[in-house]
Amino acid sequence: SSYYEHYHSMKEIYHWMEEAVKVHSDLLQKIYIGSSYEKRPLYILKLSKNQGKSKSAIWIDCGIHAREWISPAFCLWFIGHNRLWRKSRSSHGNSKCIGTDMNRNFDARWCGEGASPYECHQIYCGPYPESEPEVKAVARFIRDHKDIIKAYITMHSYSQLVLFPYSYTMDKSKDHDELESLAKKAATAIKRTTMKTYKLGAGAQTIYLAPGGSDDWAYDLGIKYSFTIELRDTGTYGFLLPPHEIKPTCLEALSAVKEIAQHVLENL
Ligand code: 0X9
Ligand code: ZN
Repeated sequence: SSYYEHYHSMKEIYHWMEEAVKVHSDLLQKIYIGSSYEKRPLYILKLSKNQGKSKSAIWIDCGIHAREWISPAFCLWFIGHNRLWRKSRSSHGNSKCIGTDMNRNFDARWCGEGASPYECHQIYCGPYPESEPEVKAVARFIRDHKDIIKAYITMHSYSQLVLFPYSYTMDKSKDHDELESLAKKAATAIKRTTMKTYKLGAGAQTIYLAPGGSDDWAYDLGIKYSFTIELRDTGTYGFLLPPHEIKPTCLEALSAVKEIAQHVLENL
């Protein structure tokens, strides 16, 4: 569960404030208004689209009573800019829920088992295949260039996996053995590069059934070398991977991509 579903120490909350104003300097301002009896600084966070002139405002405070921990938890929640958003930003009729899972919106056994027809779900498949403009644009480009595109690689996180079709069925694809041996070569290259372990396998057999994904769609379009790479980590930080892991993660991913490219070249 997210940062906002936990209670935090004063020290953590000061740190969170720092980060929040750094990341959202366009929206947030931290203003010092005095200090506590024990000399700890008191800050307000001003949330405003136009930082210039102040218009009307609403004041919210949390934590006037020390033992009421849920109160400061709300203030953090209120400011929290859902860092863990997954879906697109489309609206759906009069549903209050926003977004479609774009990796369930491709035309590959669209909305079968492993996707959801409900707008509010994280794996909502959308009203119809390619309903999302982002998915439609990618699909159209790849369709228009399918004869020259020899490999399709889609980067996700997290879990450290090299996945290949299918994810929409437990059945093996007709290129299963070749894709498996290439995925093994990619994982070996990663190991050589940073010592990290990436597991591999067909999507449905390795993680779960998930139809409507871009890799399966590209594969069925005729792009044989189709992979989903789930980057770092394996759960320590999860989606909140710290910046110092960017470089090693990219280096290992690059070594995997090179391995795939090499194989493509040898099989043109
Ligand atoms: O569920 C997904 O879309 C991917 N995992 S993630 O945690 N990044 O959301 C896995 C995609 C595997 N491929 C397909 N489902 N087609
Ligand atoms: Zn993903």
